[in-house]
Amino acid sequence: MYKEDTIAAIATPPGEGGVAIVRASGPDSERIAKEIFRRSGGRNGALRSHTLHYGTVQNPESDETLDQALVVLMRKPRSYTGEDVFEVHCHGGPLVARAILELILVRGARHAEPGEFTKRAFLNGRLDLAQAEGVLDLIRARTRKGMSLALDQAQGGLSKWVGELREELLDILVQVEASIDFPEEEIELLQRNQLAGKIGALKEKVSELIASYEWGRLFRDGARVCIAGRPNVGKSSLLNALLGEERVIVTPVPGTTRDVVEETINLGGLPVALSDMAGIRETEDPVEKIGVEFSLKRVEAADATLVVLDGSAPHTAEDRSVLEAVRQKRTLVAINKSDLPQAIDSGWVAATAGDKPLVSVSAKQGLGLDKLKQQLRNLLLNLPSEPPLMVTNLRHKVALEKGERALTAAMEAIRDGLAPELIGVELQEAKDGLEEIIGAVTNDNIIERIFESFCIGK
Ligand SMILES: Nc1nc2c(ncn2[C@@H]2O[C@H](COP(=O)(O)OP(=O)(O)OP(=O)(O)O)[C@@H](O)[C@H]2O)c(=O)[nH]1
Ligand SMILES: [Mg+2]
Repeated sequence: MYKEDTIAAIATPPGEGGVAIVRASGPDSERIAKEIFRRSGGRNGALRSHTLHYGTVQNPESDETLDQALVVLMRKPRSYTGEDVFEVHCHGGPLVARAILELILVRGARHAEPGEFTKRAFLNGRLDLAQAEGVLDLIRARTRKGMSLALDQAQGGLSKWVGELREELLDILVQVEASIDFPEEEIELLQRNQLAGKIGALKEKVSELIASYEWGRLFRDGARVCIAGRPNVGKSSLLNALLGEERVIVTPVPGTTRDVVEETINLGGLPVALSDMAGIRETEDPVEKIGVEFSLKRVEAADATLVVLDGSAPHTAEDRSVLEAVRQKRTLVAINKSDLPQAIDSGWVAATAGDKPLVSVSAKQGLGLDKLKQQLRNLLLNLPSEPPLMVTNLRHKVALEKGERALTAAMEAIRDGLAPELIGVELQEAKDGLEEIIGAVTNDNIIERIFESFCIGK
């Protein structure tokens, strides 16, 4: 299925570090390792597998010593790629690792392409596709939660669950196919109802997994929230209060903020990038005008908006237009300056905000911030409780949706009394959807695209 040559690459990032690792995989690994590595104490003979050996890396032609190093050989199949693998752990200077890599390439290896080690692991059945994607996400994780979701996927959590759904589906398929093969045994009404029930239960599980994507995506990539409101209500003060530092300029002059300032806070493992922006109002000032346009665009693209009102002053037409601008968006309304006597008409707020949650805060005195954070988290996650398993990858979600559509069609086919062949076609389609996730059915283009996004050496 792939060219069985030996590939090599530097597996650690460029630059200086304590250690750098040069890695090779393929049939020539052991030969090359022996040619370039001399064990300390003059010991010769075979390198024991899965054992670290200490010695020097030598150019066998010139006898030049390149570095002192630890070398490990992992004979197949017990290696990351499922092939013979060897790694040289050398001193972490960019020149040292490069010189060792060149030596390995001269002795017959080829420079690995991005993700090629992991691709070989997949092609050799060491990992399925969802696990390989989990490895990539683990490398890219930006929060602890994202990291643990990725690790679970790399260890096969999602694959196992998808495998169980696939088994359930196969049971149903067998039943349907039996009545295709033995047409005299038509599917009775009772049996039809039973089948529809089973498919419905399976579809429910697939739908739950799809619903978890919204969570998975937020934990993996983070959420974007805009702080919006008319000038001077305390947007910048609120960002500073949530960050716990004086990050943004705050003044009593309306129109202070013009540029967008984005900072990330951690809401119980959920990374939230908060943008403070120009206050939204009609203005003649050309600089502020651009700021306002920026703000409105940004609100459009955000996952949610945090609208700030000034509780110590009566509402204005500008407050109304801000609330109107976010009507279609997930929004939390913060009524700020709760430390001052309140002058805002709470009836107006309730009527204008509609069903959007409200919270009273004082950015200046740090009151109500915990409640605000809690409400913001609930608003973003929008589900009663954390799903036990989360789909974080759009490709998986799309495949599950294909399965869901096919299962729905299969139920309709049963209800409409269609021939078992037609039910079977839909179930087969659903099976394909599930198998795309783990890579049992897939095309080479998808595989190429997934592994291309890895780094070299992984
Ligand atoms: N008493 C009180 N004053 C506040 C509070 N929050 C903000 N302020 C004051 O309100 C004024 C405006 O605050 P900013 O944070 O600059 O308001 P803003 O919404 O970012 O304003 P622009 O950037 O001009 O749109 C400043 O004088 C703040 O000290 C609060 O909770 N209580
Ligand atoms: Mg401001």
